[in-house]
Amino acid sequence: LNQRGVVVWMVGLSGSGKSTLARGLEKKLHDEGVLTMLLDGDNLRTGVNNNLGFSDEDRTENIRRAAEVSKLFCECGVVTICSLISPTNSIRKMAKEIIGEENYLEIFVNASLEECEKRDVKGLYAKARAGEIKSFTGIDSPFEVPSKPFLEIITEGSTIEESLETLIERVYPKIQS
Ligand code: GGZ
Repeated sequence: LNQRGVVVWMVGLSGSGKSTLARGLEKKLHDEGVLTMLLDGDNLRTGVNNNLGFSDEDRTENIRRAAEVSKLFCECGVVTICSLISPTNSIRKMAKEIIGEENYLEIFVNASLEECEKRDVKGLYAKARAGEIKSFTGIDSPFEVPSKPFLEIITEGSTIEESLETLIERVYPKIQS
């Protein structure tokens, strides 16, 4: 395997663009012959984390398991891309400690709450505002801005392709074995 394992940990609000960028990054890496694993709410919360909801405690457990799984993939050289809100500093600190600082690349996918709410791709913000979903991140559950991410990508006002260029440029050197 001609690559080094790292964990690309994408942080951001629902609708900020994490999953789109994660899938785009995965595609670009595949094109270069890099082996990857994409972990996100869709494949974690329906499987290994299917007993977890969105309380602070459950989010912490969600992230803990995701970080432990990422660590295993990372150890066998897979470039692991995690796309999870990871809302608090303490949650991200835990992920970093589990994975190991040298392998943890935190990417803050930044779009304002206003913008995410405007996009509202899945209609979840509207439901949260209507009180139909409780403890929704950014509405009635906290999102703390990452203080020192490896990279911040502002997805408002730039194209997906531009954001992807920036992402790949920073990540690629880190996976050179
Ligand atoms: C936040 C929620 C909630 C609540 C359901 N709060 O945009 P999505 O739909 O596809 O991504 C969101 C996903 C967030 O799960 P994570 O595992 O990434 O969260 S965390 O890191 O905080 O554990 C959203 C959906 O689940 N969703 N209810 N209350 N997002």
